Amino acid sequence: MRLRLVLGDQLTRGISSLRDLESGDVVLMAEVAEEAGYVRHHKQKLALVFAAMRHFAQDLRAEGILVDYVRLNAPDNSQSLSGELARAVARHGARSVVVTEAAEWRVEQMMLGWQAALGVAVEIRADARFFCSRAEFATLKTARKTGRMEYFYREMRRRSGLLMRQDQPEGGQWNFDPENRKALPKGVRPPERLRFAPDAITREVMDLVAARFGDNFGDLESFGWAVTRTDAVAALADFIDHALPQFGDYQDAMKAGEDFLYHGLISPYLNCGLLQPREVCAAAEAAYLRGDVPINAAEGFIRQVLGWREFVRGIYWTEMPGYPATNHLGAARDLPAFYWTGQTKMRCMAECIGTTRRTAYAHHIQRLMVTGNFALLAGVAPAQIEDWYLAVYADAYDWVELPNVHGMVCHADGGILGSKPYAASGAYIDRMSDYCGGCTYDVKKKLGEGACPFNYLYWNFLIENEEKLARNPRMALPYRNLARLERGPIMAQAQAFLDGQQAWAAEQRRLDEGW
Ligand code: FAD
Ligand code: DLZ
Ligand code: SF4
Repeated sequence: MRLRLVLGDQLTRGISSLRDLESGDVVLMAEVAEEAGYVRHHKQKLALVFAAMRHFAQDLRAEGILVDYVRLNAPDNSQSLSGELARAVARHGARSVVVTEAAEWRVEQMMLGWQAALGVAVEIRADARFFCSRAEFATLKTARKTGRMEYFYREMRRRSGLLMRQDQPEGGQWNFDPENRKALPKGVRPPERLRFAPDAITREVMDLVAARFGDNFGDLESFGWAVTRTDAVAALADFIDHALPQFGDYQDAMKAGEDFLYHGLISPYLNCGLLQPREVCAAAEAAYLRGDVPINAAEGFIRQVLGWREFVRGIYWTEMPGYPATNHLGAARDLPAFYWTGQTKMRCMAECIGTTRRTAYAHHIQRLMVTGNFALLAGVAPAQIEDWYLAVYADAYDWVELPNVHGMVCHADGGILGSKPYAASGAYIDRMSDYCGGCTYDVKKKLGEGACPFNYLYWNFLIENEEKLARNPRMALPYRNLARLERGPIMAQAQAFLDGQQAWAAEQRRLDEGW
């Protein structure tokens, strides 16, 4: 018999490791502390992965497939993937192991050692769920060589045929992003979104998570994610019918108390395997062709999945393992403690961290332009802010989190992922949200008592990184504006603010480490 190993982010019936199953083959799935603990995941992420794994195993069994499922609390659980695989090979007398390639470098390193360690053949199959394979990306001129997503995306549009009329893009242009930057007008209420009440299996998992990971970040009781393929498909349909039509217009908008706006809420499902990138793009394209959604919505959404998601994966695999060690801007400050508590007078930060705590979710602009922007401006050490993002989101996996945070947010890769840092003052947040209205700070005030910290931290960021950034043509305008300002007071106020945060961060570290 062959042992088929399925990991917690490979919950797809068509996954390559389950191809050509023969009678007598056994599927191994294992909940292990090593995967649950490489970072202190949000409680909802743990509940999602374990509940989805258990439901997936149940569905396989319903098909008559033999599944050997090791629960986290099983008495002999070795608590590592390698350990559980070795035990299962012995238990079943397996002559070989079949597995689909790992999504991330850390687990791939493990996999590459399995054949020698186990003494049986280990076949590692490509993961065919992506539009662009790792090997293909490495050879694409439009990908790594230009370092820009747009040309890669156009090539993927041509190859996939998505939103194409012969060889021309639907709607006459490739990218409708300039139309997708509207703030949410007063009085517009986003639709209620489909959430899912936990069933008995999920409840049992939630009890396990509460008992073993009760101190991890995040609320658990509000859990409403889909944990089965059927429910994930229903969530996708709900998005396409009720939110996609406005997705484009309000893609960058933020509003206090509105956790989801018009976003897809599908990344946790795409990343653990319950949904496939091809089907979500096809569903958006079909809605456009039916005339149910405008082109700026369909194109904007498909670009995220076909363009950005594939592009960051390609960058991850071409740059690993050296990628996380780069630190182009030399950022070295500690992560402020309020990232974990949400206790800050900056309303934008409190709102985005609050959403994150409640739902294990925040949308792209909240991640990039609020919590990410603050970390960039404050010069937080990339590794510390990366750990935060990897921990707090239900969709967080190293292969997608790392390029987004290390490259897009921190500019730590020196421009591989974006030609300039996404640094912005309070004015951007004010334009795209209603946060500033209810904030203790004054977004219009640049300096002095009550001034919005994003304002002086923005100018201070330009000053601190002048040597690295001033020659970048895309930064010419901000540096021209800086030349008109008096630097001393900006630097003094920024320093005082950051020193205050550092003291808190140090105190928090002492508490965490039990000093
Ligand atoms: P929508 O806004 O509806 O977009 C549709 C889909 O497009 C998403 O589900 C996602 O699969 C894809 N997508 C959009 N933008 C990106 C992107 N930049 N990179 C990769 N895929 C993208 N996404 C993750 O899946 N996991 C992460 O750990 C993650 N970390 C991030 C960290 C930072 C600092 C930033 C700025 C972005 C991060 N993203 C991450 C990308 C993006 O924020 C999320 O994919 C998105 O918010 C998920 O919500 P949604 O399904 O409602 O997305
Ligand atoms: C994310 C995760 C968690 C929390 N737990 C498990 C687990 O117990 N068993 C498992 O097989 N997979 C888990 N996963 C997903 C893995 O971390 C994921 O397969 C790797 O990130 C892939 O590189
Ligand atoms: Fe955030 Fe500044 Fe607006 Fe307050 S005033 S919500 S700190 S951008």
